[in-house]
Amino acid sequence: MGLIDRLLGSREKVVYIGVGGAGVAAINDLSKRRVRGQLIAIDTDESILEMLGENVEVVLAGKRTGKDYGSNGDAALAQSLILDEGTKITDLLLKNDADTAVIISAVGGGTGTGGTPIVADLCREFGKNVITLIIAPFAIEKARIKKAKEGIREIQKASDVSYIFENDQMVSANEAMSETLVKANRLIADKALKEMRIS
Ligand SMILES: Nc1nc2c(ncn2[C@@H]2O[C@H](COP(=O)(O)OP(=O)(O)OP(=O)(O)O)[C@@H](O)[C@H]2O)c(=O)[nH]1
Ligand SMILES: [Mg+2]
Repeated sequence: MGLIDRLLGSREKVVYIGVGGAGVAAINDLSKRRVRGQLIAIDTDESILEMLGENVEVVLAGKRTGKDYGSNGDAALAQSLILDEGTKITDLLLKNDADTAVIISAVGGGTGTGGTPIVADLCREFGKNVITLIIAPFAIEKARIKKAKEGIREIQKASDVSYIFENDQMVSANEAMSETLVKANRLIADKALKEMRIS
């Protein structure tokens, strides 16, 4: 057994799950680091899942229809697409006896908002502690704010612990948006790992 395994051996087992575009981006970040634990990415958008490495288990909910990807902001549609893949998700959860699920997603779009409460409920039914890392949209995304607030409430109901990351607070002046998102995704992935170190 290597030093890292000896140091970390007593830790709980964990499954990290990303739901929707932003959540899957954080899982992608985790997948490139030395992470102990199962990595699962769930999205209604095949193009997002295609970027992932082989150490991530993917669940595509729904089919690609022409040019349309994802749920297009429709949380109710995303919810039903993800429910349809419930067996696939439970099969993945059964591959591992993790005590804790760390679920990462953004609210305000469709998939993270509609899908995260379902995924959290499934994890709880498996007896896991559920920690959710919720990304709140930028204030300029006005049309998404109400849906985001409702989403946060639903996700919190299904969580043992949850943390909210405000996208607005992760922006630095004179920075391109793409750079902001990469940094935000790293910060959230760091929190996912740190959470397991202190528990
Ligand atoms: N921190 C961070 N926020 C993101 C990222 N991508 C999108 N967001 C934010 O998250 C919100 C939801 O976007 P997504 O996660 O892409 O949405 P989704 O859950 O995939 O929903 P649909 O695509 O509508 O099905 C957006 O309104 C942005 O505020 C990302 O890579 N990092
Ligand atoms: Mg999406």
